[in-house]
Order: sequence, then C-alpha cells, then structure tokens
Amino acid sequence: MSGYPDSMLASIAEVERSRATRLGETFPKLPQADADALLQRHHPDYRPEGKRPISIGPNRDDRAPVELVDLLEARPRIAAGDVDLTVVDRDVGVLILGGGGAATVAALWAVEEGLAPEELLIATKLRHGDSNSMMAQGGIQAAVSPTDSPSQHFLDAFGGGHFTNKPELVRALVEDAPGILRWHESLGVLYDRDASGEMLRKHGGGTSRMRMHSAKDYTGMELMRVLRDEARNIGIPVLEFVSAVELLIDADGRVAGAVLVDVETERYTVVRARATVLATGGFGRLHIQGFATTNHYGATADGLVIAYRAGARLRDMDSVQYHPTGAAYPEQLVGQLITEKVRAMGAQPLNRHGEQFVYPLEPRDVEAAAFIRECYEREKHIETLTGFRGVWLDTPMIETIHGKGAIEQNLAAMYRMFTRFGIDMTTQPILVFPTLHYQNGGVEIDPHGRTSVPGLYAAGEVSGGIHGKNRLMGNSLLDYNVFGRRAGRAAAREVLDGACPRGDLSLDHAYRFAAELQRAGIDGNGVSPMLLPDYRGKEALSRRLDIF
Ligand code: MEZ
Repeated sequence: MSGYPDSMLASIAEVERSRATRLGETFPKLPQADADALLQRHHPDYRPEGKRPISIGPNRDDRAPVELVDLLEARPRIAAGDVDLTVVDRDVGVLILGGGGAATVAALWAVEEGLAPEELLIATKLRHGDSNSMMAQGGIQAAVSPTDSPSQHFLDAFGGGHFTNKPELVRALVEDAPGILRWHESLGVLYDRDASGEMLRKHGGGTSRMRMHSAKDYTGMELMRVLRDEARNIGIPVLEFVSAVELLIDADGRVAGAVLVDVETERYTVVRARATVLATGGFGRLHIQGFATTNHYGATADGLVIAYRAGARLRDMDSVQYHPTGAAYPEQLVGQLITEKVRAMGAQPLNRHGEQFVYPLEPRDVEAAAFIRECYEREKHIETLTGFRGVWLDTPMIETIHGKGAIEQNLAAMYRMFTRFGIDMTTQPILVFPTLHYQNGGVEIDPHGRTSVPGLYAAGEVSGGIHGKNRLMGNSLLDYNVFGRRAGRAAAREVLDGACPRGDLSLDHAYRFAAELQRAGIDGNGVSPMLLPDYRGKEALSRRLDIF
C-alpha cells in the first residue's frame, strides 16, 4: 500500500526510472554569481513587499519582516497601574527567561561560575524543554577532526552568513565548539559513533569539512534530555507556564528583572533580578510571508519585543532562514523539519520528472531559492491533491548508498513519522518545500552575551550577530551552548561582583514606548508580546504553501 495518491505515483515512477543514472552524478555547485542571482530572484528575503521599516526605537528605519514590525509597534500588554511594582514576588540573582537549550546552559554555567542554584530562576512560557532546541534533528558542528580546524569552521560560517556576521562572535562560536562537545560527553550525551568508537561526522550545507555530530535524527532531544536532567539534578528552580511580558528597569537604567504573566490565570508576577538573561528563542510562529514552520508553538518573538522596548539594539532582522526541506506531504506534516542529514546521506532533490536541479548541499538560502524556482518559475513541481507544491527528496538512494537499514538506523524518528501515513521512505521519495526555520538575526550581543542595555544578556536564537544573514546547519545547537555558557557565566560574575538593582523598579520605558507609538500615529497593531499564536481564525485555516 502506498500513502501517495495516483496523481503523485506517476511522477514517482519517473524518479525510479532515473535513479540508476543519477547515482553516479551530482548536480554541480553553483558559482557565486549564479547563487547571488538566484537569491535575488527567488529567496523570500529579497521580496521588498515582505518588509517594512521600523518606525520607532533603536532600529528606526531598518527594514524587517512586516509580521515582526507589527509586533514591535504594538501596544505593551501592561498599562500604567496594572501591576503594583512595589510588591516583589521573587527576588533572585540571575533571572533566565526561556526554557530551551540556551536558558538551561546559561543556568548550568552560572552555577559553575559560583552562583548557588537557588539564586537562579528559569521562567518559561511552556514546560522546561519545550523549545526549538528540543526539536533539532541533524546535529551540531565542531571542528574536532585532524583535517579540520576552528579557522576552517570560521570561514564556512562567515561565508555562509554572507560576511555580515560579527567576526568576534563567530570566533567565539568556533573556538569554543570542541570544548562544548567534550562537556556534553562528560555529562552523558550519546553522540553517534562507528564500530571502533570514533565519533561519526557528516557534511552539512555550506561546510567544507565533515564536522556535523549527531544523535540519529533527534540530536536536539538527546542534548536537552541530558541538559535538563542536569539542571534538575542540581536543583535549579524553574517556573513553568509563565511568560515574560515586560522587562523591569531600575533607577540606573539597568534591566532588573521582569514582569511575568501566568498563561492560564493571567496573574502577574514581579521578579526582581540582579542580572537577566534573555533566552526566549525566535519568531518562527509568526509565519513570515505565509510560510509553514518547523518551530515550536512558543516561538513568537516575545524576547525581541520586550528587549526592543527596553532599548536593546537588534541586528540582521531583515533575514529569515527558510529550511529547504520542510515536509510538503501529507498535509498533517506540512512544514515539519526533514533534516539536512537526509541530503548529507545522499538523497537528491528532484523535480517532477525525476531530474536533479540543484547541488544537494548548497547553503540553506540558496538551496531554498532553487526549490522555490523549480516550483514557481519553472513549474516542474509535484502538486498534492490539496494544491501544495513541492519537489522530491529521493530517500531510497540512502539505502542504495549506505545499505539496507541505513534509514531506520540513522533517521529513526523520520522513518516512523512517515510510516504512520503509509509512506515508506526506504522505497519511495518524500515531498518537500521550504519551511520557516530560524531567525538569523536578533538582539545584538558581544562575545559575553551582553546586549546594548546594562544588566541584560541574550543567548540562543533571540540573539543576533553570530550568523549574519544566513546560519549554517548545526551552528544553532552550537550557538546556544557557546553563548548560553558565556552569558550564564558573565551574568553570574556580575552578580558575584555585587551588581544590585538601585531604587524603584519601573516600567516607564514601556509606557514611554507606547506614548511614542501614539505620537507617531501608529495604532491598531494590537498588543504584544504575542505569547502564543492564534490558529482559530479563517486566515490560519486557509494558510497554504502556494504563497506566490
Ligand atoms: O541546525 C539546524 O538547523 C539543523 C541541524 C537542522 C537539520 O536540518 O537537521
């Protein structure tokens, strides 16, 4: 039995016919000038109508996705008088906002730096671990082999980011990477190894060396399993189902904690903190330009919004990462991540006629643009019964190249996911289309995770500068570890060195922001942060992939 309708089976037959010839051929990598032209014409970032300038605040006049600017220019949730700031519900050393990888790593290293666990508080909107970090599949980059080096990793990441990354952040990323892998191993992370015990390494898009380390296709879950256990074992306090709705500022203009809202009761909690780490993740659930997303439900840009009101500078917000291979069939899986490891193991992207049209491991933005061109300009796509367009990933090639059982062995979660819908990816290809995956930019940080606002640190996807205009595969798991560690240590050090909020806690910055919005005549954008996406409306139900 096949999970595909007859209308798609005809194209699968063409894929099967061309497979033997294609096995020995790989589509050539694009010369840079052609890649640039492809991006200009087909990558969603280059569509001017997808962006508008920000009207107020530190990034005034910078262009960013319309969906994000709407939130940055929305009214704060809290109006004057809503919260009594003289009643402090929790008083902590370091407040960590967010519950994913960056938050957990920051907490662990704050303790390592010398802070007692009970001086910390992780406050998170969903459950501890509900995050993109948990859902990451393909792996983590680190230059640990004798034929690789941090410098080589630097060149790949800097080139992949179109040379717009902050070099000092890329340097920290690549130089800390081998130590991060050693730390993981010491905690008990089970990375894939070969029979002799050597760690397995794979290529990713845009990498010049094999430096991707994975745990099958659930690397993110394996990492979070170990990190979250560690946080629980040492007793780091966690408040779940509370979301930060505004940062608090003290008399010196330093960030001094946050106001949290209970997502069920809507009651506010005032947390005073001597240092605050923002680790709230990205903005995938804004469905920028109508794209489906790989992201978890909490990825609604809350951290960007509250940091921006507090005066933090953002950067590279004009660039969004669309992962080339989101599932496009069956409909229940649309937008779900199909890890790059599938291409790294040999599955070729193909059009309706079973023809290759792009090198399988171009950097993500180039690869995604090529898929969009194939579907919307050349019209050599495959169409599903409900009108979604996509291209094939010829997964049976993996078994031909690596032997029978290679898919179940290396892509266990994905194999199970498709089997549930009657699709056997060991014998039939899978349909894919780009899906919104990552926020390339964010709150600008320095190598210690410091933002432009005193007392506020940022780490993980909410931060900006590390990846420039395009992140390479495997650098996000690395990023949250490197900068979670750096931010956690620096925040703890500030507290240990005596940092303390001075004077009254205040939300005046948010009220001033609201007044400025009014003066600029910006009204009607609702309130932010969003906290959770609303999928009840007609618009959400009719979201489709035929976005062009
Ligand atoms: O870094 C990522 O985004 C990643 C490893 C994704 C994937 O394709 O698995």
